[in-house]
Amino acid sequence: YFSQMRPVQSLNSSEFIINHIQGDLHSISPSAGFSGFKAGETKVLPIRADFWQLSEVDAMPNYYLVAPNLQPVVIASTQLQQDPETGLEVRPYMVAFNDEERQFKRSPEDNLPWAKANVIYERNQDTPDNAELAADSLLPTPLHQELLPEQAPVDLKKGISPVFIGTQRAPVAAALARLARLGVREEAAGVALELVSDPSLASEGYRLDIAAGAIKISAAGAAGFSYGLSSLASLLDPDSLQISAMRIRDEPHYGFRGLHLDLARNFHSKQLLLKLIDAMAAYKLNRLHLHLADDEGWRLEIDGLPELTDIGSKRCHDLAEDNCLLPQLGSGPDPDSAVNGFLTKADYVELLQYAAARQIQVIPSMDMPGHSRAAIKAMEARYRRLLAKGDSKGATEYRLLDPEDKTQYSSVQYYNDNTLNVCLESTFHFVDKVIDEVTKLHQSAGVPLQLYHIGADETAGAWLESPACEALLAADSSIGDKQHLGAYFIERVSTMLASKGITPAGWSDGMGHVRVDRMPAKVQSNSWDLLSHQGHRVAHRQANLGWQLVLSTPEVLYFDFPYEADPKEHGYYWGARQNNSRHLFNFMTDNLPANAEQWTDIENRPYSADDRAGVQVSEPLRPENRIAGIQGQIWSETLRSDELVEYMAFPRLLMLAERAWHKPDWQVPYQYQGAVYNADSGFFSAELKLAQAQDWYRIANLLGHKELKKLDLAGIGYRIPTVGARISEGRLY
Ligand code: NAG
Repeated sequence: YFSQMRPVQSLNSSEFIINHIQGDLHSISPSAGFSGFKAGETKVLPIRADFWQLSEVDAMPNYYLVAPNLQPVVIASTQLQQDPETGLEVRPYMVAFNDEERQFKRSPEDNLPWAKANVIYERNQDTPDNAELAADSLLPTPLHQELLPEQAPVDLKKGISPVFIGTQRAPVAAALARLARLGVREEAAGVALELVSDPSLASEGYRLDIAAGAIKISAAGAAGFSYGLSSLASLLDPDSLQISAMRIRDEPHYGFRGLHLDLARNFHSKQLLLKLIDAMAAYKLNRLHLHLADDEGWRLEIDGLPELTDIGSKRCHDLAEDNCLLPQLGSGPDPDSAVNGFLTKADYVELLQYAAARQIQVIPSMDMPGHSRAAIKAMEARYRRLLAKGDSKGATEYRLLDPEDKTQYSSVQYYNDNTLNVCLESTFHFVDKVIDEVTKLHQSAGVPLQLYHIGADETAGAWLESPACEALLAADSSIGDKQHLGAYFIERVSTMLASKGITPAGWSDGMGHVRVDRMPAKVQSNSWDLLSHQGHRVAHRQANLGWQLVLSTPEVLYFDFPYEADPKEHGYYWGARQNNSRHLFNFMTDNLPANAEQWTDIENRPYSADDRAGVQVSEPLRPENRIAGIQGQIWSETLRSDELVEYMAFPRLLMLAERAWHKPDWQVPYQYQGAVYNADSGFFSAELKLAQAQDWYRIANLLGHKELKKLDLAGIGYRIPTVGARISEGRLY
């Protein structure tokens, strides 16, 4: 058995056959022509697979053998071997790829250069190494900053002595603790640090005055004080602990500054989550979208539905799926692998509180109605168990499938059994139960559940031949026809959430199908449509509905994509292959159409004339409808370790924070958009390009001279911009 994300189309062999099982799981078995193995014999099985095979993630590890009287045994594993070409320790399944440059291209027109060291070097040659550029600068960049050169700097080696005026210590305890970790401890004789309540400031805004040998932070509440202290930490050079005298007046550009982490595909530890939350707080991110259920796993304990985590949180070789889900994503058959696991109720409550103490709202998500295989398999096992006990009523209480449904479908990830049946009352009963249990966990944490993410993406054409659906459509003519059933589910669950005082959120494709008049007024949509597929139009249209539109643009904000186009650089690459820090830094979030001209598609071709023509007729974003914010996405199909999550998230997360918090002056203002649409308008003038580059030089030096040191102190294994640099440590794969 083996995981192969690109489905195998054919096998050139007279001795074996390959079968697709579910998702990426395939089997190889001997055919009638099998002649057996002589001792030590190797047989090579050349396969042809769908799409491209350009990077090491196209092969998953942990091929395993199943035979009578034998526990499943891994035969092609993740043991390190030395790559003869580079001398690096690599996994054997990586070595097969891209020994020649031509294999690197997706198509003959693909002109994205392989990001070898010289390519990266040349691309960054303009950026000076100049610590002066970073001096007195902070990340994310504040709204206003005025240096006071006539005044002496403060020396924080002496420590700080905080005083609270109209406010308290508790809400900023975490921010003070971070300063202590950076070497600035609380000392009675330390630099005076006044925290003064000022209700006239914006809810997340603050003022920071460093003058006359003392520090004063004014804010309206906990968020502002925390951000003031984060700014202090950001100004610190961890070596000198000195800060120049200055005045800062600051507040964020976007209210929604999010990070998304997928725990479903491969589980990740609570320790990693705590570390991520700390880092988010350091850079003023304020939303953590936790993807807790998908086809390959259910990751949150739910009272009353133990099967969800008993069965749905682990993958092992149980073809009946009575005890676990099928192996996927290279998990292999080991039920004790670290890719399995779930958050207990206590873990989740702890995370909610830890995040809230750092001004971060957790957004739980169980993807539905597609991407729901783990829930379905767990509830089918429950059905069989209760039926066996003679409890036929209990058996169907939370059933998610219509057993008579004859629909044939295949999801984007090649499952034909991953979609809830939206015509069963038991399905809505299940969703309601899950939402109520999650709500209770939030209540016991003292952190109200404000936003719940339904998912709603990539729903395959399920339920079209379900008798339950035919009956429902006949009984309730308001639903419409079969094509509306997906929308019906989203509308109904959204309404259910709104009636509980919870704002529904979903991915833009699913949200694009609903009838707006059947939705609650307050809705969030995450726009993940590719810019090269006119994603800006969807974003504008949905923002213009008055919805909270969060940009999750894959070509910039998918952190499961590689930083650089190199076969050994980790990550899926269906939408982009070069999501590096500078690229994200350059993202003009307030002016998506401008990006359509600026940017190239995945094959490094400029967006086509058709795309630009589309831009011209695109619905403009009305001034009253702002973009609510941006979010970085860490999908985890290929991230089998916590270390790899850190590698994929850092340092680009710092650029996410910069774009989420700070609106740079090189962003073309909205009113110029009319001109922007014409490629020859020269809207992105030489002056603007220069302003953007100079802003980047400052940020790059901040990273190199200050921020990476802080990541080191926090024990974060960030990527350094040399392809494969950390592979040799043997930790990542
Ligand atoms: C998309 C899927 C997601 C998957 C990701 C990988 C969304 C909204 N949906 O196809 O489940 O993990 O790509 O890059 O992104």
